[in-house]
Amino acid sequence: MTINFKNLENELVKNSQIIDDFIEYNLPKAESLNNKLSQAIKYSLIGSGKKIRSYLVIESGKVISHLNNSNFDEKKNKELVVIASAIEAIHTYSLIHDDLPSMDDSDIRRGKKSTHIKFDEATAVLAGDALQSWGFELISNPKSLEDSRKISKAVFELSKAIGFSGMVGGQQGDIDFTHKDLNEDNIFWIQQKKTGALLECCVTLSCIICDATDSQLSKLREFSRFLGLAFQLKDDLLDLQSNLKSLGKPIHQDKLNETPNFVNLFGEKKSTKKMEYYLEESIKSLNIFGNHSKNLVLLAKYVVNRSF
Ligand code: GRG
Repeated sequence: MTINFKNLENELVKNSQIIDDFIEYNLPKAESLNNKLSQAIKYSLIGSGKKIRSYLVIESGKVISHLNNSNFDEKKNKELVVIASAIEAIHTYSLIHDDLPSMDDSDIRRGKKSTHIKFDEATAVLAGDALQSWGFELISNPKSLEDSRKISKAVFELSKAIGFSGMVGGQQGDIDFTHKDLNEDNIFWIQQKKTGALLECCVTLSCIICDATDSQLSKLREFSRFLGLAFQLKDDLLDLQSNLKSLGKPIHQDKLNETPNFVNLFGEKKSTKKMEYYLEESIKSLNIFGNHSKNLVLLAKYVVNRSF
């Protein structure tokens, strides 16, 4: 059965607009000597990318609030937009650094020149650094999030997710991977950290802001872990099946670079089956939320059906 994703796609466009507007308004203004840095940050962050992580933050918050009969009011919405924008800034930092010659050495990202190609390598490194710290600046600003206990928990969870034991650690594993390491456990380890940890953090931070119960937190985290695996598998399959124009980045890179992924280990057919399995498991994790989670179910289906 074909699923109609038109409504979700419209919602994702609306969400991107909200996040872009927030970012545009709140980014620190350029001064005379850091104007180039400001240009590089805006170029990389605003107006491109699917902004799936920010949608996940805001939609998870809505699910929890509606389920617990607590108001999803303007204040809560604003707090989640802050968290969502911080996560998009940090995600963009990771992509800018991932494209650098010393890492993936990729000239194209999001359908345009990578940041180090458009500007230069030093500016790309610094733009990534500044985006990371701006993400923390947003979340820890007591003017945006009033509850200091929630701020401290959110900063703690985000630091764990993107640092040594999370995204950065996973990236190091990816870089140091060699062909002899090609087995399911290693791939699982790398992908859960490199891609999965930040996705999981999206729902964790939402649960902190919206006062989720422990079981709600645990189920949303389970959902995001399966979603992350399905997401990564789709990314790897697109590398094989898509084209530069639709994908906005070079294709057939994973085989060439012997990237540690399921497609290189199991091939296309088995990887597709695995992706479908993870999709089903992600949807099962949402059972306790009933109809409240229908947009998250649709998001999960969209992730494995997307063409870019
Ligand atoms: C450099 C510290 C550091 C980490 C890099 C995220 C990452 C870790 C590397 C990116 C490599 C990669 C292509 C991973 C596949 C999954 C992924 C994160 C894809 C990009 O996310 P999308 O599709 O991108 O949500 P957009 O452009 O839509 O935001």
